[in-house]
Amino acid sequence: MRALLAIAGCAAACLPDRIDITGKLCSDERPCGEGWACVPQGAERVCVPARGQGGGGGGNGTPGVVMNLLPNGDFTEVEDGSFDEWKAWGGYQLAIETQTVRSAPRAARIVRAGNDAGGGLEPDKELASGPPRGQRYCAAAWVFGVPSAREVWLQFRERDGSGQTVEQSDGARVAVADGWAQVRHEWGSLGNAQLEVRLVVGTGIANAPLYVDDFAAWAAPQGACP
Ligand SMILES: [Ca+2]
Repeated sequence: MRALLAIAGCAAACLPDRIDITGKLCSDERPCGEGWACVPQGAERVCVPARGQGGGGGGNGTPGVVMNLLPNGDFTEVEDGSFDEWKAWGGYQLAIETQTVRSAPRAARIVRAGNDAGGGLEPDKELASGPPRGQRYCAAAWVFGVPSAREVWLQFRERDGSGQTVEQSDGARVAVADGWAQVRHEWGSLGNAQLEVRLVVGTGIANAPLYVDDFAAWAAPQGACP
């Protein structure tokens, strides 16, 4: 009886915390188990928590983000005075914003430099290298700006082994408005060498800054974006 009591007493107090298997290699034959999802990461598939925000950050307020594949997507971390894992492209320049933020303490601020060239914001690296054909990827970002003729949208691109863009998909356009608005897009991989995602700002009349925060992209574990 004493032994049984000891076991019963231990059951509540001695259970180990749930083991963190984030990053463990997995496959259809070797699933991660209940509460975990098996998602592409580079050329392999790894376990991530099935709900909530995983590593990488930036899933704030974006339902269904399993694991943000974009580094520093909430623009929290500053390295040597810049967001070194992000860059503005085209006719835009990237700066750190601390006032107009969706998630504290920082957001990205992009400003058109000079002429009315298009451009936008993108991570410094590809979203996925060797993504499995048929894998669906989801992306979402929040934007805020002075109302203008400008529109913003998300764009997926696939590149072949030589770096040539072979596929491109543009998401729904959202008008820049005085308030945080979300842009979303999703894409089923065609299995090319590289998959990229970026924010595109259409040409317009305003040179006013555009604020971007909580930029997330993730592999849909069930084959559909939320
Ligand atoms: Ca932020």
